Amino acid sequence: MKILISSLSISGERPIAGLLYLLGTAVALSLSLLLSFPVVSVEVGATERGQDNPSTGVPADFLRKELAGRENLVWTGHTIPDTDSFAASLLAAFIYGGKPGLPGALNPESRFAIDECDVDEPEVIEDFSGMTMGLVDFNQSTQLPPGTDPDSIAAIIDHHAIGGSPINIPNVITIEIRPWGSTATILVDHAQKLGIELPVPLACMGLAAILSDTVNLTSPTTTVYDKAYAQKLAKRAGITDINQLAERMLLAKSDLGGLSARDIVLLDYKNFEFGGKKVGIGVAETLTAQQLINRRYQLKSAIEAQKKESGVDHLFFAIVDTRDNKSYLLWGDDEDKHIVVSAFGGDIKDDMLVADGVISRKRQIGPSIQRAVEKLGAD
Ligand SMILES: [Mn+2]
Repeated sequence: MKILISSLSISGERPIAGLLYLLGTAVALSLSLLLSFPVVSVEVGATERGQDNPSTGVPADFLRKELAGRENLVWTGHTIPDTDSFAASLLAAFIYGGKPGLPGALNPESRFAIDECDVDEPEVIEDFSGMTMGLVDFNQSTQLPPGTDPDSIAAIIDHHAIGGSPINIPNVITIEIRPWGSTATILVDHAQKLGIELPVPLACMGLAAILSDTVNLTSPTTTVYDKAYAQKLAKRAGITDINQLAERMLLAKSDLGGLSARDIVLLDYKNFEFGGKKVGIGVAETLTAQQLINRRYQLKSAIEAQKKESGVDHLFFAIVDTRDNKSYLLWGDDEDKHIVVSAFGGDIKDDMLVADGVISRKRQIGPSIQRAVEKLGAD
């Protein structure tokens, strides 16, 4: 049986425990919890660091109260959805009320996940005008869905660095960023703190999101929380073999044979602003990198065309080989090639630069390119 997530809601009064943590607090807590808990412990909740702990500095039900009664609340991720941004919008809407709002078509991996988890595919919202916005899984203005009114942004829950172009928000709102492996992990932690049990389809989507963003808990972004909550969600969703689910998701993600080079470049694509320059970075995580390597000249043409069309200053694309733990960097023109070499070093072979051990856009590819672009600007 399928469930319609948008019709789910939680009943009015539930016990609520602490939720808002600023970055520094989260780091400190992560460290203290790392020291005191085994990897599989998920009991990171109320009694250990709940509302009575003054170090959190936050009223227990802060965000819940702040969002209560907000009209027309819609939760959305970055413009090109991925499994984490979509799952996070489902989770946030379930926990805090409002509806999930999908800003673009789901990618093949996310589609596989919703089939697997028995969640209906929602309609894409083309224009978010007039909606109160809860943002999940991003904080950059370059990734804002169309029609978003900055005055109407009510909250941001995210796990990305505040980069070169954070959203310009006129009001003081709740922003929670934790350096965890997925936004879904943060929201699952909220649910746990609030004493909210997730329905099985949502637990399944939460697990899929964690596995997607952390590349089956192997990416350098993975934390003890991601591992612990993945176990807990798997149990709740009745999934006995996490590795098998992750492998099948990666296969779904790798199945790009039917897509045009342009679609592949834009499948998991984000715009950034580094050193005053507009920079686009697309990635394709795949178990079958050779398929995409064989199409590298098509991809290069698509990168050049997209760069012109979108007007960005630099555009890069990475074939992320999740089987062999490396990335193949592609670029459009010579200036971008120069940046890639400056960012990752190493030799260019067959018009690609191979970066060993590099698989995370958030932790590795993005920051390296940012430094290189800023260095170029400073020269
Ligand atoms: Mn994410």
